[in-house]
Amino acid sequence: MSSDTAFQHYTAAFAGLIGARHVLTSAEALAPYLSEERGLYPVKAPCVLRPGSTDEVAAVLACCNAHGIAVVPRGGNTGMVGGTAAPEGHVLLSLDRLAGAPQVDSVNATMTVDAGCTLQSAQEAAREAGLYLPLSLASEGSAQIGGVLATNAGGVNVLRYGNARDFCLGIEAALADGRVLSDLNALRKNNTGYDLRNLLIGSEGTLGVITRAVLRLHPMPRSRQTAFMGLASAGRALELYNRMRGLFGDQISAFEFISAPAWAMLAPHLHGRAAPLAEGHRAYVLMDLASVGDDPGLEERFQNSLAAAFDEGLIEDATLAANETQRAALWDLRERLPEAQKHAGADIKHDISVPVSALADFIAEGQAAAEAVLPGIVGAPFGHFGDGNLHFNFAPPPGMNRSDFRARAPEVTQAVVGVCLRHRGSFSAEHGIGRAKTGEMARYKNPVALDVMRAIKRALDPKGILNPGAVL
Ligand code: 2HG
Ligand code: ZN
Repeated sequence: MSSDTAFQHYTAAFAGLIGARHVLTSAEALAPYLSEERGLYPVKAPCVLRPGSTDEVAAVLACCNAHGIAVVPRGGNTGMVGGTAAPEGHVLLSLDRLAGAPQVDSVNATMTVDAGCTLQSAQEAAREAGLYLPLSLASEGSAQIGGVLATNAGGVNVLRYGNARDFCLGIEAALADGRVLSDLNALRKNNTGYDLRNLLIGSEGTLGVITRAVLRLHPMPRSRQTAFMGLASAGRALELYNRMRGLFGDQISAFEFISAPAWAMLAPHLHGRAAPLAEGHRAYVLMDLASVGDDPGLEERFQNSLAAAFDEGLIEDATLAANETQRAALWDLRERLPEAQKHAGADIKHDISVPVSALADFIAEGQAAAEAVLPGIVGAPFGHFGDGNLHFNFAPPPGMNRSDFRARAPEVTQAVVGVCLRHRGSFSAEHGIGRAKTGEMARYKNPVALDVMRAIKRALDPKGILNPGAVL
């Protein structure tokens, strides 16, 4: 949007489509929207549009398409890669008013849910119906279903239940030209042509705007065990994982790794609570087991396995959650890590994955590669060890300020991603591409894959109005 007159013309048109009070233009109304999680990408939208239905989303897109106005769809704004930043002239399309009560079909074990519902409210609706939506992220209180699907979010239970994609049976989405692709399929089997649902999932708002979805639900586990363990190294964590997988297989629903430097960043966030283990360790693992049926023997089997691991030197110490409160307290610590790292300035982030077998080597080599670029840099990896995904984040060497540190990010990232690719890993395992990793996309993604992606983008969004500058 260029001139003031044109801007007024368009806001009046938007007001006609969704109601003037849902077109935000004043500095005060815009303020809560003009930031993004990382604080790295400009959000300068001249207006925020808050449609209240799928049809209104579609009408807004048709209008933007007709006038060549760039639109950035926005869910809970919890993404890590600047995917919901809006450079000058891009309007923000907030889905937060699309938040009707989720509809659960408990016999079909599915839920139809609006894009603007938070992940947490969807989980609660499933629980009230006696079912389980295992998709779980630290930001689930704010992350919205539309954004979770648009970014194919992962979280702590991917190991057993998969990514957001694996939960979604059907979607409804507004396309760039204002048509609605309505495919609220609730079937497990429907083999009818190209999988457009999976094309839109993970497209980060560049191919359409997801407005509603059908999610698959699971039986609520009746028996759970959670342990927090201290270990001598990442190598031991790998051995432990291998051992536990042999013993418990699919009952392992989470196996999270926390390095000592990442753990140290949590200390100021304990707020007087005792640390779960008496001594410090070089590495930590938070592990969950879950059984659908009553499994009275699970606790004993887990205890025995921990005792054996201890005897063999695989773990140095462990605490087993005795009840739901203790379990929640351990998970609360894990979920505070992103915030703790933000406070500690761990601002050069890598969301990589490697084959699980390469994790320990990757951690050592990735740290050495970053050190070679910037001596004294503090590697503080943590993450979803069981599925090979680490948040390989770095804080500055002592005394270095944020802007000097950020200026070194491209070199550090190139070094770390180089190690990751040598291990046949991915430079973006969980958070997507957004605006942060378009450089890596161009450099490392297969050129044929990029060509096909561009062709799909041209077919669905020929004028390039949908989240321009993200992904490709
Ligand atoms: C998590 O696993 C999130 O907690 C955030 O994916 C990761 O802050 C990060 O780097
Ligand atoms: Zn994560």
